[in-house]
Amino acid sequence: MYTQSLSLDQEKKLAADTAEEQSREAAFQARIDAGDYIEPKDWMPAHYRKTLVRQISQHAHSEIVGMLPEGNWITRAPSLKRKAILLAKVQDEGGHGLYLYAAAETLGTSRDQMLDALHTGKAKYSSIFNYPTLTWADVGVIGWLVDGAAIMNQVPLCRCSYGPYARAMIRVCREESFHQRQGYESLLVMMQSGTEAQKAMVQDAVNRWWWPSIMMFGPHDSDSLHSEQSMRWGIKRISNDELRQKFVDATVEQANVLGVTLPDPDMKWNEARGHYDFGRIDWDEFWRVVGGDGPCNRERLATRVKAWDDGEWVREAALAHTHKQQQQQTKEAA
Ligand code: BYC
Repeated sequence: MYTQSLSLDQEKKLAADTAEEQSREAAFQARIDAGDYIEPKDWMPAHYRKTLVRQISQHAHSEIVGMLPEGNWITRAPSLKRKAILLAKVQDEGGHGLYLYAAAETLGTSRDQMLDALHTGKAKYSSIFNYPTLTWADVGVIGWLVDGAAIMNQVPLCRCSYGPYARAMIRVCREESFHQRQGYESLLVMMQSGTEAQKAMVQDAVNRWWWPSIMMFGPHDSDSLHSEQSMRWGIKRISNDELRQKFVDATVEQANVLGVTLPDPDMKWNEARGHYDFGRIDWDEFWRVVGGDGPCNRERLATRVKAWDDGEWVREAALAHTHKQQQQQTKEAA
């Protein structure tokens, strides 16, 4: 095997570079431990940057793909009031995607690169959006369970160590809270004054969305690839399992008020733990969906790619307009 030995000078330089890198990393970690926010122009380890781009862009893609399952019901909402609420909610999700792409761009990755990763299937987005919305009750259940799970996961992200992500999450969480409430309220109306068929429709939607909702929090802590490092860096503040447990504990009480049953025969209060125990999650299903083979993965991706292709003339026109404006300004300045 060919090996090349370093000269003494090269060895000294390497040792000095390594020592400098280590002391920068130690200073960086000390800032995080002291609760400082890291800002775009601050020095950061390459892996911290990469982890944030991965997580924030996945989050942004989830918001954008997440517009599709509910968007499917805008034209069929049962009343003008429900239609207006749903339109506002779906538009909010689009806005969340934009704040998050903007936050990720501050890390030096362009929006085109991120969207290309989504459209070519390289980037992930939340598993939950690969399930179909079969009835109107699904819209309420998404608000209640999916946005409810999202809030549980996202409130701690308002304290994420990366400033632009943390600040984006504050507004996202306020809006998610309205989303959760509108979903729960629409289910309450159906359960309290609906027909037997409407009540059965709500129960059926709960049966289909419950397990995918608790999968949203990701693999168990023992199987999570990134949690340990992300917790050390203050990107994640609470672990996947702890958040899932908090969500289950809060949701059981809400299901009782609503009058629906959560489809888990093993769900029961554990006095010793002070939490609800729940059944085994089907991780094979989770990884199948994450890997691209869920009920709607292909349809979701094809819809996003088509929207991107169909929007090409809009991007071209907007860029041409900006270019013309710049030319005009240069002319006026000369
Ligand atoms: N789906 O080491 P782990 C919304 C992946 S939008 C797909 O624990 P991490 C809403 C994970 O990416 C909801 N993939 O990872 C919008 C990793 O793979 P890679 C989106 C998942 O990052 C519209 C691998 O599994 N919310 O709320 O430490 C309407 C190992 O996992 C999932 C966010 O994105 C999943 N469920 O933790 C309504 C919040 N879970 O990347 C609602 C921000 C795990 O190595 N993100 N994976 O290829 C997070 O908090 C974290 O990224 C996660 C995962 C908790 C999701």
